[in-house]
Amino acid sequence: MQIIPKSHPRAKSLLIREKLVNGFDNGLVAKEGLLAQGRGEAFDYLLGEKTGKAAMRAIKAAAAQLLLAEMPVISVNGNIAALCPKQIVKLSKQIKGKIEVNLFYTNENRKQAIVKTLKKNGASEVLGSKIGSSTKLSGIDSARRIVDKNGIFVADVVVVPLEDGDRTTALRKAGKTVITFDLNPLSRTSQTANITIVDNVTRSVDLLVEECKKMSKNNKKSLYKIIADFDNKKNLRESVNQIRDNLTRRSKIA
Ligand code: PTJ
Repeated sequence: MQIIPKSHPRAKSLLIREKLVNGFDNGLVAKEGLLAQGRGEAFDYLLGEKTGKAAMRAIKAAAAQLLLAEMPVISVNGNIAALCPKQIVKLSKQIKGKIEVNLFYTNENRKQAIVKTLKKNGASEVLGSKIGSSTKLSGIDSARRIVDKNGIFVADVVVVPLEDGDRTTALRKAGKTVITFDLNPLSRTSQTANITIVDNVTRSVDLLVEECKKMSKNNKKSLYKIIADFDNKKNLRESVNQIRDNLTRRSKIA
């Protein structure tokens, strides 16, 4: 592990990168996951590396949706297991949701390593790896189609951080509400999900846990209103404008 001095101007970003590299060395992250991180870093840079207003609005809508869900499931891939396993377990406990491992680049050893990491971070049960409990999601050809009969398959709300567009479409077609974290507001996942949190998952998952905690006292009517007032397409346009405004500002001082 590299020592990143706290005084380094880009220490936070470098520490996140280091988590991914460690995750790769420990068998959690796919090689391609390192590339996905690079793409995310570039978008984060353009967004100003902070949780903007649009992201905060999406976090509130996501919290309302998760609190109203009957059976929420959080899907975990290699990058998420490396970046924020503890926070994901916290979120699952806060919303009384299940956790399921679902990989794009499927690999049994990696799956087991991810399950072990989640359990080490407090998860009592992790779906997606038990023999005999899998089934197929239709409308998708990648390994992501293999889902747990007692998890994603029967969920009403699915959280899919750092996802690919195909499964989001398949989940929507299966009648599920999809919440994603994606730093690229233009990605197919971002554009297809019901609620897209355009932010670094390492920042916003804690904020989502906090919002769920705060809103847990709200009545159902007020939660439904938050969702009804939320417009994902409009919100995504705001994130694109956040990038545009940052670039405009920088173009004046560069
Ligand atoms: O572990 P596996 O096999 O399931 O594979 C996981 C990856 C992430 C490799 C796989 O899902 C993949 O290839 O994803 P994509 O298609 O590269 O999409 C990842 C999206 O997440 C991109 O739009 C990135 O900008 C975004 N992203 C990357 N890092 C972060 C992020 N979004 C939020 N927070 C991040 N830290």
